[in-house]
Amino acid sequence: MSEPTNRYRSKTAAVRTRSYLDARPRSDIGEDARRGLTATPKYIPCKYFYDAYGSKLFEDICRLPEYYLTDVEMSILRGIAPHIMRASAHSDLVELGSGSDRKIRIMLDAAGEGNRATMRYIPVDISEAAVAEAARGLMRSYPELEVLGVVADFTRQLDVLPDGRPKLLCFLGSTIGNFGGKESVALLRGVCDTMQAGDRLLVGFDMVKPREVIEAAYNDSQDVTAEFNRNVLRVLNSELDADFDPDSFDHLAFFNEERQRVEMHLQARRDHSVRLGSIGVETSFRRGETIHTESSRKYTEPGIEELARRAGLAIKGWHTDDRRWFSVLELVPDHH
Ligand code: SAH
Ligand code: AVI
Repeated sequence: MSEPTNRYRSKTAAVRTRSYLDARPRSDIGEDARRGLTATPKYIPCKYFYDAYGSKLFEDICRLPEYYLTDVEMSILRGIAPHIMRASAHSDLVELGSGSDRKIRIMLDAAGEGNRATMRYIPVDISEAAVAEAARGLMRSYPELEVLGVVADFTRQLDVLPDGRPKLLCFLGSTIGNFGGKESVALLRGVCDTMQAGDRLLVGFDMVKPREVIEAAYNDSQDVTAEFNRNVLRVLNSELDADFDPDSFDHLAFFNEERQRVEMHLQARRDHSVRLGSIGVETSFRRGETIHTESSRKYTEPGIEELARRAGLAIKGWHTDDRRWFSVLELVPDHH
């Protein structure tokens, strides 16, 4: 276990942020890039969007009028938070892929100061900048709250979560939708395996809806999503000493109805090749060739039920909005 990489202190609160990535910093990126960029068609796992700039761009996306997901999920959370947080004293509130502190504030406000003083909030994110910034903001607003920031990859490092207290896990934003069918089952099953009797899991799912609404959310008029998409190339440049020119790629995003997912791709504008210095890979692009950078699954009710069942989770509560655009589920391990 590595030492805390950062400490932020105020008069009354201490926030610890511990990175579990530094022993093997983004240790998969070289292997992932080699595999993805030598495959046909080419792909890159979407977790590599999120360096400090990528996290900032995602925040900008959440403020776009077209990106309905954030507002709709937050309105659902406001409705259910008082009931969810009633029994939160002395528990760990663990947020996977936490990003900014915007959504968890709804839960913390509902918990009340008395409960907060007995709780720990544990944001888990691959983006150190996101964890640090959220932790600092929360410390200012809730000096009574203990915050333990964890910089880790939740697809392979769930074992670093602390044990011993009742847990409410939150996995919001439909981040689950960024994983394929088998991967999302494996991820939720892994989360389920960390849960004891009495622990609860809250998961946000973006639902299938009219194509125009979905496609506008991923093709915004200010091109923030395009900039976010191209950021994966900047991350490869800095992490792997590569020489991608982000401007040589167009942003593509469309709803693949058959597979019920939005796909984001980067499409080469010209024939060219790129060198990834630190892994000794040279890869060539034909004009029009694509790199698949992200899928974002849109769910149906039966699809969610099947995912929960395959992950070994029972549905305890299902909360949605008037238009049924988004769902927040309360899940518990199914011990039958
Ligand atoms: N929960 C927030 C942020 C969603 S964006 C919200 O609902 O608005 C997805 C977040 O998951 C980002 O902050 C990203 O850095 C993080 N993330 C993506 N893949 C990850 C992984 N494998 N391990 C840990 N965090 C990851
Ligand atoms: C984090 N995740 C759920 C976002 C999504 O909608 O799939 C990431 C994103 N990609 C483009 N815009 C936002």
